[in-house]
Amino acid sequence: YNNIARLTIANSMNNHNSVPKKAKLDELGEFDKLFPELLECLNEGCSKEKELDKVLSWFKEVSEYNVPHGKKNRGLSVIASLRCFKETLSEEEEKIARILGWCIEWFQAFFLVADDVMDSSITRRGKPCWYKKEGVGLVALNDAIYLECCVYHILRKYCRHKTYYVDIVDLFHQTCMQTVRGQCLDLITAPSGGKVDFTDFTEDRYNTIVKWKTGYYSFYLPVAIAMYMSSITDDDSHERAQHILLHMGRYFQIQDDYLDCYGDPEVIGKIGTDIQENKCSWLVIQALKKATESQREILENNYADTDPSKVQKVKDLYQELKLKELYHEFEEESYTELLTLIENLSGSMPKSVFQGFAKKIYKRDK
Ligand code: GPP
Ligand code: MG
Ligand code: MG
Ligand code: MG
Repeated sequence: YNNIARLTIANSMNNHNSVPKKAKLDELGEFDKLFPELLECLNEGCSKEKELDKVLSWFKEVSEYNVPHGKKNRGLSVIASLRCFKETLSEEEEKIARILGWCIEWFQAFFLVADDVMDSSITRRGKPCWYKKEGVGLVALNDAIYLECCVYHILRKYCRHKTYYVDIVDLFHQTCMQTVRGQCLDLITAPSGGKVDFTDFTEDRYNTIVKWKTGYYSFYLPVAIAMYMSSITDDDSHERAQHILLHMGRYFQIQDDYLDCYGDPEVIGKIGTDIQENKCSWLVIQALKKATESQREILENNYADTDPSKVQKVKDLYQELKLKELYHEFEEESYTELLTLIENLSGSMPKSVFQGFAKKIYKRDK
């Protein structure tokens, strides 16, 4: 992605040398170009039934609203990883890699539509959460299931005859199981009803939640798809990749938790709800580790409440405990640790796969 950014900058600043006049669309442009075709293919199989027209236009809007407006890091990672594994890609391989990237974007939309209901969130990607839209409400549950169905519909249409089809279908199924397990632990560690009990808010619990709810689908999945496309199917390579990528996933979710409290909603496109929702967030774990008896009491009396003055008290305590500073220290240390892990664990895989991914998320602000 950095190369693309450089190409784009070079392109806009330098019209005369080095960059060919008709430069190829950057990777994001190529990726985005495929969306309409995929949207179209989702209607296949029922276009002759007049009574279903309403369904088709409803679902079209579900996909348009929820799928193509994110950072697309996960989706773009498939082709970026594949380029590291294979020296040359045919146009067909490029197209399939992008389509599989889009499958992750649909998969992610399925999770996010459902997650926003469960987290009582208000906005996502700078717009109201889908379930918050007039006329949607709990229909969003069916829409989330639909978004998941899209993954398998697209996969079937474009990859049914590929040798890696079963591996990738199986991978999506496994990844879904992993993610719902993590989501379950996230939710039951954060019971609603106002009772605050921090006994389960441990570093171990935190690590387990984030590994399962975020790590597998956000980090291992895109790289694993590229591995299967490159016929890398041995357990050793997959275990190595998974180990590195789950470490990255933890780092990423800690950033997400930090941004929930300190990110600019204009930039991150969502309004944080972790304090109100009683979430076992990285910030509260650190606060509990540092807090004195009386500070812990402040947390117990103010966490998990939508009252803005109580939320503010929690944020004031975070400031008193210097959690922002602690986070920035963590960010530095963890990045170095990640690079070491990549050095030591990549085995026969190109380190660039992991390094590229790490660079993309380091010090992100959205
Ligand atoms: C992110 O947690 C986790 C997910 C989006 C996985 C959801 C899984 C399901 C099976 C529905 P988060 O709530 O911190 O994300 P965000 O901050 O983006 O709401
Ligand atoms: Mg959540
Ligand atoms: Mg959420
Ligand atoms: Mg979050």
